[in-house]
Amino acid sequence: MNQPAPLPDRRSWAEPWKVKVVEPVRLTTREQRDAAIREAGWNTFLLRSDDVYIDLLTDSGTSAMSDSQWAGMMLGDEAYAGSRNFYHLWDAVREYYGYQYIVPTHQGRGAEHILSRILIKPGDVIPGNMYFTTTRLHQELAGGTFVDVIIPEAHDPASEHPFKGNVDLEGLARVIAEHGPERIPYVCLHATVNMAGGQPVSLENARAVRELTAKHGIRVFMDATRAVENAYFIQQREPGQQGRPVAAILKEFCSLTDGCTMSGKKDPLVNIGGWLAMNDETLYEEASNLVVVFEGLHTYGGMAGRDMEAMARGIVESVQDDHIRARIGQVEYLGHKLIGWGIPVVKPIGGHAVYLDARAIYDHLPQDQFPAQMLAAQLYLDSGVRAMERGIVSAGRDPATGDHRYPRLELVRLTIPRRVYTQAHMDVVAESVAAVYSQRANTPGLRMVHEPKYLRFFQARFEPL
Ligand code: PLI
Repeated sequence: MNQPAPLPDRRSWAEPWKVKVVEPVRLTTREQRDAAIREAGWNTFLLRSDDVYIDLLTDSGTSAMSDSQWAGMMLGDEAYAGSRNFYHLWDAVREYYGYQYIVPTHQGRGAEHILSRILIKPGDVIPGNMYFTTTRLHQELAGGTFVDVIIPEAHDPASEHPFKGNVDLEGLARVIAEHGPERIPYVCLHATVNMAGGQPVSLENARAVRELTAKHGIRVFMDATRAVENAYFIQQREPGQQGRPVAAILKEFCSLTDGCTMSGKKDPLVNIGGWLAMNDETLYEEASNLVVVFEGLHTYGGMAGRDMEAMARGIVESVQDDHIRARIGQVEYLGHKLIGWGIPVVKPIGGHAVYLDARAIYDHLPQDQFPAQMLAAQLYLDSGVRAMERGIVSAGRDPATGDHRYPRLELVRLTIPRRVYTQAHMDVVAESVAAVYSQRANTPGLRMVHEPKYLRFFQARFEPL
């Protein structure tokens, strides 16, 4: 007779919400997916979402809103000027991020555009802890040059450094000495670092960056898109921070910076929106003037009143410890499952996504045959799971030489939307990754047959070799 299983020696946790509304998703056949990926030029960005089963393309704008946020949508004040929802948003940013002034924008890149235009002059240099695609492009379009000052561990998928997003302080000091502080309008501090695998920056490192830049009168602007996730990692990993509320850590982190750009489509749990924040009143005046040219009046910046209300409420929800623990806990659940099966992923598991190491998985493919692009396509073919390339295609070309940039990291990002998928979905994803991994030998590479000028990863087309 079978013996009963031993009683559990640990307790499970579950998400601090239950499902009220469901959205059907479509299961497709292998033949349908085969046709869809060809039609999409082997680029998962060009698939129709109707052809996708589990959509892990991005965590951007894909969150499920709460009943309180949806209720807030009905309280939209759609006045052209001075909408009450704008003031709710401003209050939420002041309370939880601590910045004095905010300029709303339609999404994060709108804020990057405004910031780059007001601070960067041609010939300037902007040090940052790894590039992000839209951030670097706006810096370049304003005449600046991005310089990577992230610690070397960030470029090694296997390094288990707990704060792989940290700035290399000696590297930053060298950049300041080489170019002079007058050529450096600000340091761009991403928290967490998307392109490194969703890796955090420690409070200690942010303090040291503050100290070093203050000596030279250089500003620090944070990319706060996933700063709540960063604060959670500080709470979990940084000595002395355990037991502090994530909200308190977030506010302290922000206090070490002069302002931030924000894509509201990530941490703040909304489908659209963003903002630029700062403490300097003169800078605010310039930004709130420029925003009317490109985004909309300084009290809506491209957002509807209802969207600002949903974001104000989303900010409050996003900093609750039980929310953020469950959010990152789900990402870690998927990541640890893959690690357990020996599948190469970026370690430690990041805040918003699990990153497959395509260079290690397709070690027979040179980088200019786009291994990560192919791996994302194979995953889609196997199961209808949609992921995203984060490697040579995303890195684009060097504007000076016109050559491909060859990043050390050649990754596929399995990005988990907030409050959308269940543990069973994560199991389906993990099993599909395992299936694709087991068939890795002899997978061909790709060649690019259409290459757009800007942010090519969004619209490039490929063919198998
Ligand atoms: O997509 P936007 O314009 O709201 O935000 C741009 C943006 C800025 N910074 C960072 C770190 C991002 O991750 C970011 C957008 N990320 C996307 C779309 C993503 O899929 O990761």
